[in-house]
Amino acid sequence: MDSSYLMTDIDVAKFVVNGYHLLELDLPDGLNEHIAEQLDNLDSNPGDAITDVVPELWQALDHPAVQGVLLSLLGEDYEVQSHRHWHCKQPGSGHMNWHQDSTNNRDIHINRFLGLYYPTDITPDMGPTVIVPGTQFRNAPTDRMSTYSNIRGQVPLVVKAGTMAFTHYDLWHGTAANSSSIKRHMIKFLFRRTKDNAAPTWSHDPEALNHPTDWNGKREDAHNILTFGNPIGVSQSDHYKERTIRRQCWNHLMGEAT
Ligand SMILES: O=C(O)CCC(=O)C(=O)O
Repeated sequence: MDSSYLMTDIDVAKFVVNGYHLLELDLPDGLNEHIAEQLDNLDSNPGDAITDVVPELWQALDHPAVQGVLLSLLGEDYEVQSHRHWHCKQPGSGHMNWHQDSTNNRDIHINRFLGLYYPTDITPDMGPTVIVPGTQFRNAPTDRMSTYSNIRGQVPLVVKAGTMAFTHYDLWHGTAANSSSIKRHMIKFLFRRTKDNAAPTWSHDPEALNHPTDWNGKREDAHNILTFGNPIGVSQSDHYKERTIRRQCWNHLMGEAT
């Protein structure tokens, strides 16, 4: 693995805090278009077999930048799970309510997460996936969460063709309505850790956390991101609780037994 594809301390700290990481993959010319065209012409959803029906998807999964993120966050023996799903959002379809995909348990381990691959540019009217940064450590019953509406700080994944969005498995998300005349495609992949880390597996600087705290919150380093990051401006009380969970999460990634 070319170490330039590994995440940095800042990338990892941001993933821990924000719950997502975006990559624009430089795939071979025409590949995204070819994948999108095949998806456009499917008349039923092959479920987990989507990679058999559209084998070119492996070129996105096997991209070294994707492998770099998986190795960085899940360790050397990570697994690309067999579950995957084609999410085709039809023209004229409505929004999808907020929900979490995992077990909503404020997990301090990053043991599984999603990769969302978009083969076309996604415009705001095409029903983008919408995520709420930093919500991966918050629990809300799904039936209650689904009544929430316009959450402050939400981020529509209005992305370029060939984007892989890695999202924490507990991140709150939904979709906007598709008011365009275009089918919106997204393929969801699931990745898993098989072994706890004994040491960091990203491009780690042992001095990363050894910086004085910047109380002005201006300097961007892992320590300050973990300490002050507050992507949707939650209350002080919630922020303090999340800060503790983040540190535990970072420590687990660093190889500390929990
Ligand atoms: O289609 C999307 O953008 C999101 C799908 C989704 O939220 C889900 O499957 O959990």
